[in-house]
Parts: sequence; structure tokens; C-alpha cells
Amino acid sequence: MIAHAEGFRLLPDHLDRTRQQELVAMVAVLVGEAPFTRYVMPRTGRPFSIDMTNAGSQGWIADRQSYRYSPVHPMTGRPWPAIPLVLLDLWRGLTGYPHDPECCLINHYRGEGAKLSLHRDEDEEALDAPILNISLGDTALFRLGGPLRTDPTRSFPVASGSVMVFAGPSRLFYHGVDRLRVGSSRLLPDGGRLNLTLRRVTKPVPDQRDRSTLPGPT
Ligand code: MD3
Ligand code: FE
Repeated sequence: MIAHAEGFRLLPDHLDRTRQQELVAMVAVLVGEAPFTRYVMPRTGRPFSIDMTNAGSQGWIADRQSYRYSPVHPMTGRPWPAIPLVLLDLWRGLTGYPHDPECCLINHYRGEGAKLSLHRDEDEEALDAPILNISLGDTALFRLGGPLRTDPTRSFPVASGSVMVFAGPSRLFYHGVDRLRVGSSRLLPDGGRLNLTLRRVTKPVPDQRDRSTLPGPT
């Protein structure tokens, strides 16, 4: 495990090959319910170079209007499938955050042109919650910067089975995927890379236990 002071953890080989294969099969089921979509970017209408879909009560979507969360798939109009328990277990075990994630964004990278430009994840209300990220398939050349777009960046490979956690300050760091090492993995039947990103979207309402520790009316 590689841990950084800014709250960023990289866990290479966190998932063994069998677990990776299970997750790929699980994604195939989710995609059967919520097909991959090629979003366009707000204003410009330029398409992304990766396909996306979601699981969870809130799915991340993009169109000419905005980036935002939606409870339904933009094409089918149906609610997104639930986040599978194996992913919730991973979140509970690795983040220590006392509430479950609401969004599992599934990114599919394929081919030489697939990338994700440097950006920050800032469409969520719960910016204090960590982000957990799982890589499956081809190795990605990942780029991580700092809180400002102009901060220096470092680039490093992220291989299949890696899990990354972004907590604390790193939650709001600029990041992106420069490109894939196409053909570096044979995990996916048709090649490419799947990335699962778990996020808390809404601010949690204090549960009964939280509430009992707060000062009440006297
Ligand atoms: C660093 N996905 O979906 S995941 C995204 O590999 C996204 O598909 C990339 O960035 C991918 O938004 C990178 C790693 C990641 C996710 C969230 C972060 C890195 C992050 C939040 C803060 C800092
Ligand atoms: Fe991101």
C-alpha cells in the first residue's frame, strides 16, 4: 500500500484475479440493466472518449446543459441498478466513512484515444466523503495533481486489481487518465479498461445514533 499525507492511498493488487473476474461479470449484469452511454460535454457538445453508466440511487450524467446527478438513466428513464453488496463491503472496509456511497460510476475505456482530461470531482454535495476507485483490465496512465489546476502533476501506471482511495485534501485534487496501455491485460473479453468510482453524493442526514450524541431541546 502506498499512502500519501494528502489522504491518497494506492493499493496495487488489492483484488486478486478471481475477484477481478467476478467484478467484470457483475459489471456485465449491471450494463444489461443500464446500458453504456457516450455523454457529451456541457456547452461544447463534444463527446467524451469513454462510455459511462452507473449503479446506485444517484447516477452521474452529462449533457449539453450540465454535469449532474440523476436518479434515472438518461436514455431508458429507469432507475439505475443498485450498487452490488461486494462494492459496498469494499467501501465500508476501506474508507471508514460512516455512510454508504450513492453512486458507482462505471467508465469504459477502449482503444488508443480513450482518455479523461484533467478535472476535479466537484458535482457532489458530500465533499467530505472519500472517493473509492477500482481498476479492471488494461493498465491506465493516471495523472494526479493538486487542489489547483496549475499545481504540478505526477503520472503513474494503475494496473488491473488496483484500488485507490481519495480522502482528506486529495478528494479535491485534479486528476485524469492520459491514456491506456492497450493490450496490457486480458481480463476483459474485448480488451480495454473498466473503472468503478464509488462516491457519496448527498450530505448524509444524521442517523439515530448521530442524533443521540447531539445536544437536544431542553
Ligand atoms: C483523484 N475517473 O470518473 S479514477 C472519474 O480512471 C475519474 O476512470 C478516472 O476521474 C478513471 O471522475 C480516474 C480515479 C479518481 C477518481 C476520483 C478522484 C481519482 C481522483 C477524486 C479526487 C482525486
Ligand atoms: Fe474524476
